[in-house]
Amino acid sequence: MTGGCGFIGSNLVKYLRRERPGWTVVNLDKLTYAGNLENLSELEGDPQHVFIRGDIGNRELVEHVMSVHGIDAVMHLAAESHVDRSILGPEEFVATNVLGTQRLLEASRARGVQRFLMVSTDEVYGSLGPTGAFTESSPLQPSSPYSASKTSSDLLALAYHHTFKLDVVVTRCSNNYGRYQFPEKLIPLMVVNALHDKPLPVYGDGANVRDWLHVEDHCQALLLALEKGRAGEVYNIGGGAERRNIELVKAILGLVGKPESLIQYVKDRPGHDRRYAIDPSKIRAELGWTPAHTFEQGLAETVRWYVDHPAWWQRVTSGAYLQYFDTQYRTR
Ligand code: NAD
Ligand code: TDX
Repeated sequence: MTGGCGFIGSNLVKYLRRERPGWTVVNLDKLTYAGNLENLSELEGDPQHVFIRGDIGNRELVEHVMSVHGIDAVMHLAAESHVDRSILGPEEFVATNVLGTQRLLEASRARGVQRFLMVSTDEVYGSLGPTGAFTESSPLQPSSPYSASKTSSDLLALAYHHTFKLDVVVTRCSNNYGRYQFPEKLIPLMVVNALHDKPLPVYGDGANVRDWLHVEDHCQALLLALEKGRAGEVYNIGGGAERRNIELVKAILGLVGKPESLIQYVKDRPGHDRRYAIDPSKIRAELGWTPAHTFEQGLAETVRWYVDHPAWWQRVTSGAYLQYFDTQYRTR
């Protein structure tokens, strides 16, 4: 797996260790600002989780990891993932998301891996009007440098299938939420700010819509796609929970018992996509995927988790988590 120390990746590593206890998960992660090895502290000493700090763009390293660890399948999650950062500095997004993915695909081809699961995003489809939902055949119209770089990696993966017969499956999911999400993303940012009585910055008019997916439901879908997806196919994954940002922010305030006066409308994100909605019929029909969480229950549990784990996000906001690798891991 790549990117196993990020939000979705760390949830997925733990999910795989529970659901497929016979597997060894080799986790290649660069530990950028978004990579937090503390997310995996409960796996310390687990011989079936092998962490390797490294860049997917480092060809020699990737080839070495593939051969030394006998990699059978790749779940590719490593990416620069935050839209606002891609607007401030797109270059890293091209380096990791495009070039890094290409190098990983090349090494996977050379190694002859049995399957390459490319974790893509619904943002490849661009923005929707007030009705309708993205299907796997919707046109690809990415808006931000982030989504353009993800579209490139998504298409590169499909091209490696088409041209080189690499066994590739692509998944495109909607906005994930859950525990261990870096507090630059909407839900954890709003919870942490609310707990500090700090303003909650809502972009534009707050009427942009996102379709929320619980990270555990996403992990379940990724394992199904890995094991049962058809090579060369794309699967949309969505939680069927469309919410306007402002509704969601108000719900969070209600859950933490803080006043709506904390909401502050701020300048809109440039090129801000108005609405995302996923049609997940294909993965439901073909792979039998059904999400287990309703959004109301999942959001309440998630907010509770942040409220109950101030040490986790305080170490993230203070930057202390960045030292974990040196103090806990390197010394072992
Ligand atoms: P994240 O930013 O929390 O984690 C990304 C991880 O990748 C980090 O651990 C980071 O250290 C690692 N990484 C970054 N550059 C690397 C490199 N060059 N080499 C090795 N590791 C590197 O991201 P996330 O939210 O967990 O998203 C995981 C994947 O899912 C991404 O590919 C993202 O595009 C996709 N996705 C996320 C969402 C979402 O809502 N979070 C939705 C759709 C798709
Ligand atoms: O402070 C904020 N205020 C605000 O109004 C932030 C951080 C966000 N927003 C809005 C922008 C979006 O409409 O909330 C919505 C969600 O924003 P993000 O959490 O930044 O997510 P988004 O831009 O939708 O992208 C996410 O989903 C698709 C992930 O970050 C991507 O990695 C994924 O591909």
